[in-house]
Amino acid sequence: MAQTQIEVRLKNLKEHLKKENNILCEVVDKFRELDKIAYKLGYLNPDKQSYAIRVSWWPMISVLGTYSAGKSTFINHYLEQPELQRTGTHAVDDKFSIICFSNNEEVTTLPATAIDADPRFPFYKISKDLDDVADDAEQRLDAYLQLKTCPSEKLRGKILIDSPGFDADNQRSSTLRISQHIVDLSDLVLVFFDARHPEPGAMRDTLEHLVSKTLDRPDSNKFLYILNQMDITAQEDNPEEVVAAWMRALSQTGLVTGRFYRTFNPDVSVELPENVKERLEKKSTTDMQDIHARMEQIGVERSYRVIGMLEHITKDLEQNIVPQIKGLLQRWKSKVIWTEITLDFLLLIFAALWFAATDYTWSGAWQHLSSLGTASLGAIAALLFVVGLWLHLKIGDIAAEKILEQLQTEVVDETTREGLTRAFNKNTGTWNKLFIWFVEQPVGWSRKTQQRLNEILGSVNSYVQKLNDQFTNPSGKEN
Ligand SMILES: Nc1nc2c(ncn2[C@@H]2O[C@H](COP(=O)(O)OP(=O)(O)O)[C@@H](O)[C@H]2O)c(=O)[nH]1
Ligand SMILES: [Mg+2]
Repeated sequence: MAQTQIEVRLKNLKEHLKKENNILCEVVDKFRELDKIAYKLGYLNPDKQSYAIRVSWWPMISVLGTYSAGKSTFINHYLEQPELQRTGTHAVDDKFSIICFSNNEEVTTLPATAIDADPRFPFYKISKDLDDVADDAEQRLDAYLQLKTCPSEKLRGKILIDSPGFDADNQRSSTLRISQHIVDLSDLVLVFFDARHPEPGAMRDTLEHLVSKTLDRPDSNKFLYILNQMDITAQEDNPEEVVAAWMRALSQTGLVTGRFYRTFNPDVSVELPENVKERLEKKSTTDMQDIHARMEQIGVERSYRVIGMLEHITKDLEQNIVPQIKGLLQRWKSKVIWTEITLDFLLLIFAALWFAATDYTWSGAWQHLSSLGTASLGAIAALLFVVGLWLHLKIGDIAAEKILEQLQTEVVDETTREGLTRAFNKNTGTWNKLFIWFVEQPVGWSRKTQQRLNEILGSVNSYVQKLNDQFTNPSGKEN
C-alpha cells in the first residue's frame, strides 16, 4: 500500500524521536490510533489530516519583543556562538530565524523550504497562515523565515526562534501573524523589552499585541518577561524608576501573572556606576541563570505537554465531537420522521376533504379497489412503493441539506465545522437514508471504539509515570 505523505512524515518523526525520547515515540502510535478512529467517523480527512501532526513534537523556545532590545545578542550568548545571529542598532535581520542543532561544525543558513521538509517543525501551518496575508505566500515565505543550523550542544532536542522587532512598519501584519502563530506553538516565550525605552509606543504595541491576547491562556506560565539592557539604564536614568514604569505598563495591560526578569548582557555591557554595580550585576546574573534553567527544563515540559495533548484530544473526541455528531444524526432523523408523519397526515386530511366534497366514501373506495384485478393492484402498489421510496430518499436529502446549512452558522471554529460536516455527510449515505428510522449510532462509532478511547486514556497515566521515572524530578513540570 502506498504511504501517504502523513505516514512518511510520521515515520521520519519517529526516527528523530528514537534518538531523543523513546516514550514519545510510543505516543506517536497512540495519536495514530486516534487518527484511525477519527477517520472512521469521518471527522478527519485521511489524506491530509492527522492529530499527530497537529502537535509540535520538538520543544520550541521563541524570543520575541521590541526591536533592538537585545534578542539576538541574548541567543548568541546562550549558545556561545557570538557570530550566529547578526546584532546591531539597525534592523539587521528582519526575518524569523529558526535555529536548530546540527553536528556540522559550521553554521548554515537554509531557505524556508527546508523548514517545510523537516518533520520536526510544525511550520506547514505557517504558510497557510501567510496565505491570508500575502497572495504568493509560498514564495514570500523565504522573505519571512530562514533555517539556521548550529553545532551548540545546548540546542540538542530544542528549537530556538529569533524574531525581528515589532517596529518595522512594512510587513507588519505578517510579522504579527507569524509571531502569534509562533507564540501558540512555543513551549517557552521570552518577551524582551528595552530598558532604554521603557515607555514609548513600541513597548505599548508589543504589549498589546503579544501580552493582552495571552492573558487568559491556560499556558500563560510559559511567558517570561525580560527587561534587558539594564546596564545602560543604570548609567543614564534611575533604574528603579525604569523598572517601576515597565511594571506599570505590564500591569496596565492586565498582566499580573508570569515571571519578570531584569538583565543585561555581560558580553556587551557598558561600565556600571560603582554605587549600583554589585546589586545590578547580581540581579542580572541570577535572573539570567533562571532564564537559562527554564530553557533547559523545556524538553521535560514538552514531553508532558504532548501527553497532555493526547489526553485532551481523546477526551475531546469522546465528550465533545462524538456527541455533536450524534446530535446531528438525531436531528436529521427526527426531521425526516416528523416530515413523513406530517405528510401522511396531510394526505389523509386531503383524502377526507376530497371524499366530503365528492360524496365518495372510504367504503366506496375500498369496494372500488377490491373490484380491481390482481395485476392492476400490483401495479398500483409498485407505483406507490416507488413514489414513496423516492419521496423518502428526497426528504432525507433535503433534511440533511438543511442541517448542514444550520451547521455552517452554528459552529464557529473552522476545523471543527469542516470535520463535523464531513462526519455528518458520512452518515447520510443511501443506506442510512433508507433505514433512517432504525439508525442509532454514527458511522464508525461503537462500544468497541469507546473502549479503545478508554484504553488510550488509561495509557496516558502510564506514560506520565514513565516520564516521571525518566526525569528525576518527579513533579516534572516546575519547581
Ligand atoms: N549595553 C548593552 N547593549 C546590549 C545589550 N543587549 C544588546 N545590546 C546591544 O544592543 C544592540 C541591539 O541588540 P540586538 O541583539 O541586535 O537586538 P534585537 O533587535 O533585539 O535582536 C546591539 O548593538 C547589542 O550589542 C545589553 O544588555 N547591554
Ligand atoms: Mg535581532
